[in-house]
Amino acid sequence: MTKTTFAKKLKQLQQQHVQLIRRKNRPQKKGNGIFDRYENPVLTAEHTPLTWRYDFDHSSNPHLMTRLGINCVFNVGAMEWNGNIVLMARVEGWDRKSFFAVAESKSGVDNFQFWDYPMRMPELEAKETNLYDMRLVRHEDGWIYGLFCAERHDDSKPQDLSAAIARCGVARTKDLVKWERLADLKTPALHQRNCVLHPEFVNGKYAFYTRPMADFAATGSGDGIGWGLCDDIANAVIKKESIIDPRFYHSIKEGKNGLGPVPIKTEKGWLHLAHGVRNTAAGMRYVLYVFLCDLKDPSKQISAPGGYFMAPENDERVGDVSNVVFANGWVARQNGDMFIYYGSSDTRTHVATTTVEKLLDYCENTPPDAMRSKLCVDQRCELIRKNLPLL
Ligand code: BGC
Ligand code: BMA
Repeated sequence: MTKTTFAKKLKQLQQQHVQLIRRKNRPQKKGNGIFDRYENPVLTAEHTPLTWRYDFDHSSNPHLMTRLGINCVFNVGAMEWNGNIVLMARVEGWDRKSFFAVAESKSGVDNFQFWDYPMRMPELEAKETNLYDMRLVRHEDGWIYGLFCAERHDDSKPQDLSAAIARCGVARTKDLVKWERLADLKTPALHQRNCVLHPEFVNGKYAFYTRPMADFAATGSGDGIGWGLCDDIANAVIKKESIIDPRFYHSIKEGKNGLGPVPIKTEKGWLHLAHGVRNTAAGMRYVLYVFLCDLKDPSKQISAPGGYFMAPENDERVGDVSNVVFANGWVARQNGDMFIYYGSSDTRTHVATTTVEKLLDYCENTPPDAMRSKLCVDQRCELIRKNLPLL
């Protein structure tokens, strides 16, 4: 490619990129009354800066090739930051390694722009192969914490290339740029993924939501979402975990479940978003569900609406790991507006909006899972009986 063509093509790429970042996003017309989905994803591989992917130097890249491709951007942590919303994205390269990067937007539904550099998380040891799914937590101790999955090969099974250990990595920062890496969370379980730090002290201690599992990923190898307290955040050890949200047979969380983002404090309780997994002939299906916990005792569930809150739909169903919605970030603005960020099929990131008021209504007035077909029909007939005279 001549220098002139190179310059022209590069300019084109840059223009297309700016158009993509500036594209307006609108709520989809058809809603379910609980939340609104949006027309476009908020982050995709194409949203990452061109400087991360291309070599702009004509002498070293005469064909203007992609040098370090990005495969997908999904499962983001989220928080408010100087009035804007920042997402801590899981960015995955063509080499299958994930890393973290911040993207920022004023509106929270469009114009997300990545900061110049991805985050450089200090390593605990060189064996750490993959880092992903960060929960951002503004703790009352004054730090911003990042909890994430730190995955490495399980060297006790040298013949098995897929044998892996999942641990909960812990790091903290004041500016989202410089991170202090703390020791991994220690619990009695071999594997920990989907851990979240409660944003307030509980009885003067740090409180963790955990997800103990005996196997790296197999459904049925853990009992549900756990809870435990610890004294020292720099060397967090939980000696005893209690299960506060168990899995159960023939439900959306039969196979496994795990907490999503940091809970949101409301006048009625702590609002939670979590994922539930069931195994099917077509592989695992991931959906999201919501529940509410007691303000005084955050380990106590006070309402658990039955069924899923959100399931993958249309294009969301297709991607690297199809039939998955997963969320580890949401934001509640001071005025009650809520932004729920969710990854679809381990490929891209979407937003859904609602309000704290709507989610509390959803929690209080959605009947719980009745557990059996017969009782589910009773539940529905009760609704119909109430509705028919109103027609
Ligand atoms: C992947 C995760 C996935 C986990 C369990 C990891 O290797 O990176 O996305 O959740 O395996 O299947
Ligand atoms: C899980 C998560 C996510 C992912 C999901 C589906 O275990 O930790 O990273 O979205 O699997 O692959």
